[in-house]
Amino acid sequence: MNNLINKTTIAAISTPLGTGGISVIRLSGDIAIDVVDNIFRSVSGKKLSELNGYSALFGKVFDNDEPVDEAVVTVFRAPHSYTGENVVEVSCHGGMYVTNRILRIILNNGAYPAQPGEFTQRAFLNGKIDLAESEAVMDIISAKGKAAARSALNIKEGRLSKEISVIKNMLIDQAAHLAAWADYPEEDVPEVTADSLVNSLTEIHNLLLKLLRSYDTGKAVKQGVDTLIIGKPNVGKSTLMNFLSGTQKSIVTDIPGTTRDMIEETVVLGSVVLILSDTAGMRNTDDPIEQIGVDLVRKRLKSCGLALVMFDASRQLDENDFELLSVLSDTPSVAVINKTDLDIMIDTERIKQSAARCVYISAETGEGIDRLIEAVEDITGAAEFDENAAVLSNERQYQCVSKAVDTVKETISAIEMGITLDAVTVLIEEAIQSLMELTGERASEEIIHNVFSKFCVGK
Ligand SMILES: Nc1nc2c(ncn2[C@@H]2O[C@H](COP(=O)(O)OP(=O)(O)O)[C@@H](O)[C@H]2O)c(=O)[nH]1
Ligand SMILES: [Mg+2]
Repeated sequence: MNNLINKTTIAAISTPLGTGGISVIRLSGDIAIDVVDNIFRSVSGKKLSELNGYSALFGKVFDNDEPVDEAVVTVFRAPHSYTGENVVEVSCHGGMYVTNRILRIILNNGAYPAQPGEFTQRAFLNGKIDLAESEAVMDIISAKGKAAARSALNIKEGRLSKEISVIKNMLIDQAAHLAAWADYPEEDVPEVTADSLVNSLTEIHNLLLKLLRSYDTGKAVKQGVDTLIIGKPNVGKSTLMNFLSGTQKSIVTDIPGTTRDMIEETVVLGSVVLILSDTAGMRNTDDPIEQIGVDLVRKRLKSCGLALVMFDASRQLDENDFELLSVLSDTPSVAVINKTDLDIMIDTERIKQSAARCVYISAETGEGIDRLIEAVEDITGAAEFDENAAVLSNERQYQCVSKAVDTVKETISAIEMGITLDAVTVLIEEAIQSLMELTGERASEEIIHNVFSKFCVGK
């Protein structure tokens, strides 16, 4: 992996490009300190090269002799920096022109533009963090809610990597014991029986399965669940959408059939992130345009992660509602009986028979929304999500653990069928490989490139 280490000094703007209080331009590499010494004059007259790590100077950035902006520059000396290399951060005023110009001056003085994620990639290649921890950096940045952010921080600090390491060491113990027993029969190595091997491997298999399951509950908290609000026209879908998203995006009227296109909004409800779509009212209609909307909803229902199926408490169930009752049993869903501030005319028992969860709300007053949130947390599995636990955060990690699970399972069956212990060792090694791929201890250049190409420039 060392051939991936690049000795150039890189620079990039690390803050979002826009007008703001402060912008930060970050450099990393052998000559980072010299580059900034060339373009920066401190008020005190001190040079960065005279400073210890973790210190800062105030002064001005110059383009040759022309002053460009005031700045605070901070020095981190290798290996005590984010990347493990010399790092300098130039904090200037947050104007787009000034920030871009300072970056250009830095590049003219010997630094190279950083690739997406290159700072974090260097931290990984220099052994500061492993691959799972690197991915958690992106998860912290993209976290939409508290539970997601807390979990990502725990993983950045090694929660998942430690769990993987524990399981990996259990596998290594089995392989080592097998090898010792086979290679040194004259020594006092306890006999390896098929039973004891199967027991240990079953325990490992269960730990891995628990990790796999964490991916699904984590999804609701981290990536968001694709959620449709459905119901016949006028039940209050757009009103609920607006209440949950806190803005007036959907058009609310008492004319049935107002919302024909899908309106989408990401909302955080309790610990769950929902990618919420308001939809066209589901009803049998002769209007061809409205029909297109209704067909689209039916299609989306097949792939969505959750449906909030709404009913109007003030009206009796009709044929359009009856069609929705079947959705309740076919899709992960919550039955939402709306308009409870009015007289209740609807047959609630009939709905409850078809629904795993049923809540009463008034989208207009907000009454009952807490119970709706609880129901959503339950159905999506977010209620089970433990932000302090080791969880898998992305498809790559899921695939690594999935491969390990399959291999361990195969090993157990092979032992039960009586294969040689040599062959068992080979299979155990294979499972270990999959786990090492997850943490990046053994990952190909291609995998590493893939992980970091998803990052933003400057991170
Ligand atoms: N009384 C009452 N009226 C509601 C409630 N929710 C929605 N409405 C009204 O019902 C009508 C239809 O609402 P809308 O959200 O456009 O329904 P949609 O067709 O399902 O999107 C509007 O006049 C809303 O003000 C509620 O909880 N209580
Ligand atoms: Mg609507």
